[in-house]
Amino acid sequence: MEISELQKARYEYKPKLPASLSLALDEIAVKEGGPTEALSDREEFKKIFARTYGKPVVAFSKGGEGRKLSRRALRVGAILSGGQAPGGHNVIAGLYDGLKAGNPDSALFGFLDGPGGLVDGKHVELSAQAIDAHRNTGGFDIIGSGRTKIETPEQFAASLETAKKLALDAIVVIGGDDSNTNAALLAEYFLEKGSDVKVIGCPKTIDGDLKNDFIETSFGFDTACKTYGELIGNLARDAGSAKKHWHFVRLMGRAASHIALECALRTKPNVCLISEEIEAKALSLESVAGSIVDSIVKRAVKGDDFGVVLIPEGLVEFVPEIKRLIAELNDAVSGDAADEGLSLEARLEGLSSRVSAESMRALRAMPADIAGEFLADRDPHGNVQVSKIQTEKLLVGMVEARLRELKKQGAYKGKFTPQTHFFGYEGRCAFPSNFDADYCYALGFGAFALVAAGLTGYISCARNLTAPAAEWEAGGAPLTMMMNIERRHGAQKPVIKKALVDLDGRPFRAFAALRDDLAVHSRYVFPGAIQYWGPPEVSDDVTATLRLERGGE
Ligand code: FBP
Repeated sequence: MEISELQKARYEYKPKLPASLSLALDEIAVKEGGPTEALSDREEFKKIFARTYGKPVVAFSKGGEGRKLSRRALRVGAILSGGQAPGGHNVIAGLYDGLKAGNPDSALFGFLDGPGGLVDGKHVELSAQAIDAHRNTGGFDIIGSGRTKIETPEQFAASLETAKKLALDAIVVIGGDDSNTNAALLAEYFLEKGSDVKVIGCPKTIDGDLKNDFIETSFGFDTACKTYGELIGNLARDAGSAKKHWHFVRLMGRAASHIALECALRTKPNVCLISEEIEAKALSLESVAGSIVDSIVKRAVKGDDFGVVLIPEGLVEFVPEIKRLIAELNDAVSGDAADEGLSLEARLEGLSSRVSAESMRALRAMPADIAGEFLADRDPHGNVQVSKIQTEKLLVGMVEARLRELKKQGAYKGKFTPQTHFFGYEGRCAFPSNFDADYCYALGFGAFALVAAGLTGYISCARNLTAPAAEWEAGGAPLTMMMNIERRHGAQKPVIKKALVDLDGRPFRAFAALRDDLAVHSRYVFPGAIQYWGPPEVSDDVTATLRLERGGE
């Protein structure tokens, strides 16, 4: 297979490790902190996680008191779970290198296509060649990924069966909040069944919403945002050069607006909507569109009929009237075959007795193709697929309507030519930035160290991430301390708490302080492509979100 020059060169990159993991393995001590607690419902957690609850946070350090890493040959299975995120291959490479450094007879297996591979026993043994062919590259193609949730008693039993058949010592789950919740449940289940198979998690997601005191950022967020930042910067430069387009860019991120916010901090667009703020202020879709119209009108007065608007993909879920519409549609409409072939008008007619008058008004106010998206295919749980709704087009339609009115009133004399974009897949498999390459390798190596220390129900962590990699603090935190009880699909479930954008946090405040000015003036910043070599301030920089959250400017 032909490979690019960059790929060849990246194979040679040696990820930087925290000093505590660069030691000879016999020198590493695993220091334990005090007992930990869940975020809420602690008594309930003590029952659900009777064997894994309350364990201490651990840190790797040089010598002294603490657990030592076992040097016996270990058999470990790895799972890549959920959406791709740059750096996944390096987690696996770090895990592999740790295992082989511990004992050359250790073996790493990869479960194929996500957690389903564990349930169905589909796996490969990962060879040195396979690992070397994926070092520092993007994608999850080494073993594939998937979104199967291990939920039913049969799936748990089948997972244990697979682990027994392969005589595994541990399973490493590389995933987001739901997958790591699954890891915690598996760790508990294995102990309950008398099995000694350990389960360790690693924090993955471009969305950046798996974050807390112990996880400063999830891997992949850095590279994905840098990739989108490059593209948005290019659009902004095109906008300012051609002076004729307004670019409306929807960005992945599910419910959280971290990606949109980070891209705004990197590129300084004219408008960036933040779903969490819209929810907190209970803003209607009309007022959200109105804030974009304000910017367009003000810029038109200066003769600037161009601009850039960033929109988080989860936005519609946070606008009160659309939130209600979605909830009512989830209850009222099956989206099933009976509706197939009917015109939109006929479907709307059929709906009018089943949803509220407000929801009908909201649907009818939308452009026909967008209204159709709300009524289209459902996800496997029968819910509206919010991430598939083209919010950027919905907003463009509303903005156009408002501008027409303003034109009639003589309050707008500009020319509005919109272009819509959706960025998500473009960034999920990019070559990991140096930050993600290093971070992921450290997480993988750390996962090995947690397994070799005999721990289970932990997530591999590295903190102090704005410092050079050598100063990162590697260790592990019990998954239960990141969990609370939430209502999911009608039942109370223990889950890892998602981190949404904190409106009192420094990243949001930094953006909010600029936005009135950005709405009028062109202050675009052009971050350019990710650099893998060069001055460290260019090639090893971190996201603005991480820098600001860690107290930097
Ligand atoms: P996870 O990391 O939570 O799996 O999600 C990443 C993500 O890219 C989201 O931003 C996006 O909404 C979703 O995956 C898209 O999923 P799919 O790949 O199934 O289209």
